Amino acid sequence: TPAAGRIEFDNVTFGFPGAETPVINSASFVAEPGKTTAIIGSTGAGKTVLLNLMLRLYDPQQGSVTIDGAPVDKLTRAQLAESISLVPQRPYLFGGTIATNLRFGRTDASDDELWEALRVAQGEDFVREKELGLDEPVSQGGTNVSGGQRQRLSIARALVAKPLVYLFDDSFSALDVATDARLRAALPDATEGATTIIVAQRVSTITEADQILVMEGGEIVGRGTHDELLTDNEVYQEIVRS
Ligand code: M5T
Ligand code: MG
Repeated sequence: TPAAGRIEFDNVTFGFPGAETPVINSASFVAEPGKTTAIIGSTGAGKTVLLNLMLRLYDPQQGSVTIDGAPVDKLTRAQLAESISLVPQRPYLFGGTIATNLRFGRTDASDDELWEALRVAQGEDFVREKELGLDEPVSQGGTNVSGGQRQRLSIARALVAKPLVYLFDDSFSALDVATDARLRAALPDATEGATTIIVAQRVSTITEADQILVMEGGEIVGRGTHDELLTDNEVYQEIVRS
């Protein structure tokens, strides 16, 4: 069968070297292709570490992480990078131009593809306003673009790469509510068929998700749709109220 991007965590436990308590504790879940899996939970709950385990930034002490049945620790970093695009919580831009930054994951992308990704990522307007457009210089670290613009360019970069799996680590919380809504309305078409995993702060960002995982203290303490969790998960109810 062709690669599809199905991610499975089976009883994964991970702790940083020297730390007494694990940061991820017996986590099991499946993120299916064509579906959106959302992860929500308080700061320090382990959301970023969970995403990092998919990219093998570190390996679990227990359990397994697989993509389409293949253990990620059997894949090379290059193979993983081809399958998975991460929009990190603190996006990074390289010295170059807007275009070279957007083509980071796929150098053969056309200008039309870059503009289309920018349209979805709600970054089209500010790039059109730049004198040189796609060829506008970007300084290393992206210090000459605002935090919100950096985030949109980082989202567009992931879209250009057309991976099997998208990981959005808190990529929408810095956007105002209206922009967040426009972006999420455009995202399903742009990521069709892919496995989408969204770490979010705002419940409004994830109400439409096929599956929501609620994390607390490194554990998945709830899972279900928004409506299901509203009915039966106290931690989720607390997040909704706050
Ligand atoms: C989970 C610790 C962190 C926290 C726990 C990335 C990282 C995390 N931690 C380290 O000790 N070293 C590290 O390099 O692990 O952290 P997280 O996964 O970053 O939490 P989060 O993403 O749910 O939080 P936030 O604030 O992004 O919503 O104890 O200290
Ligand atoms: Mg985080």
